Amino acid sequence: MQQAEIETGIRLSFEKLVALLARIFIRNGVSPENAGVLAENCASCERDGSFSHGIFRIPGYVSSLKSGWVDGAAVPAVEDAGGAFIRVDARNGFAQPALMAARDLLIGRTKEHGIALLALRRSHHFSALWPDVEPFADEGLVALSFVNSMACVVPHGGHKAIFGTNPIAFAAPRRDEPPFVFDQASSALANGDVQIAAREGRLLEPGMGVDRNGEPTRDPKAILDGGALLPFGGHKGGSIALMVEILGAALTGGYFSGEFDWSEFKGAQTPKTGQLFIVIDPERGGNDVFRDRVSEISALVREAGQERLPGDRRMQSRTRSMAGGIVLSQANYDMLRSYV
Ligand code: NDP
Ligand code: PYC
Repeated sequence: MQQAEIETGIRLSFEKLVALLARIFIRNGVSPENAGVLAENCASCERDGSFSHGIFRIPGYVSSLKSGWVDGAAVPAVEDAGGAFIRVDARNGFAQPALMAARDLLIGRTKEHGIALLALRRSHHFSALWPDVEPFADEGLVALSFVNSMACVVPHGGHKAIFGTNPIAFAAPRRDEPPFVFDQASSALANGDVQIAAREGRLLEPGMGVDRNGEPTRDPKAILDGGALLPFGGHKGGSIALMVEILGAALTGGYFSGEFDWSEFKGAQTPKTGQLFIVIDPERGGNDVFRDRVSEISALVREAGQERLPGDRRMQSRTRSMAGGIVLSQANYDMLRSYV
């Protein structure tokens, strides 16, 4: 957001933004229970400056709901086989309510066994991943999550987009400071950031994507219009994207990123895939210093010259938003009001 927009923008408290977003979701067919979860998730992204997955996504949520592609009122089915592996059929609903339905059970099983897995399938994930893992670290646990999305990334050296932008998020508690959290796509850029660049008429850095002929391009529109993104870091990012397909889809029973067919659902944008969580109780190792050790290594990284650690920018944005309100441009505020 430009400085002028910050000065003239509308400021909403976190609670007010959650309430407005919940109204939008309910108005567009989401059950009140699911709407609360999605609204809090989306407002958290906006609060923390995760702009590619905050209110920018509302038109996509609404058009997907209107198309009938995703069921906003789905009631997830938790399948508890009694061990450390919990499965949830999201029943064509959003991933976040499916996570909420199994969250307490997952934490209970993690404490019981030292580690537990949660496998979501038939779930739509249209947000950032960090809000899914950070709360586990707030409870002293380590969490990893993997989600695949829609085919828009070519394998390394390949010519056909079969991977999604497939992010991984990781969270670990620290001593007397917010948890260490990173959340990153396995593509060179998130699809949302390509859309934002296209909207703003900006060229991308070189090495992000190819056009419909497989030629390197910096034009975001060429990437979106029949082109594709590249994995980050060449073959290494390609292997991570492939791993996310394996963990997020093959292991959960969800669709691969190139496997689902939404062509009959005009306006559909939310990928219907799967998501895996691995949650660990770090104190099961019995050394009682895990938090201190995570803080220690974080400090060593800073001392070694890395000024910014993952999560620092988000925490600064969160602090600003909670103190002064979440700033929306007039255009974005009007956009939200138009959906109520
Ligand atoms: P970024 O590259 O912007 O950031 C990735 C991570 O690196 C973040 O943890 C970020 O911390 C950190 N980071 C960024 N820049 C620096 C830096 N200079 N020094 C140190 N750390 C840094 O994210 P992506 O573009 O890869 O992904 C954006 C979002 O898109 C993610 O939230 C992801 O979950 C989401 N996404 C969702 C998908 C889905 O299917 N639902 C698919 C693909 C992406 P910080 O947050 O503090 O900036
Ligand atoms: O930004 O790549 C992305 C994305 C895909 C699904 C949701 N976000």
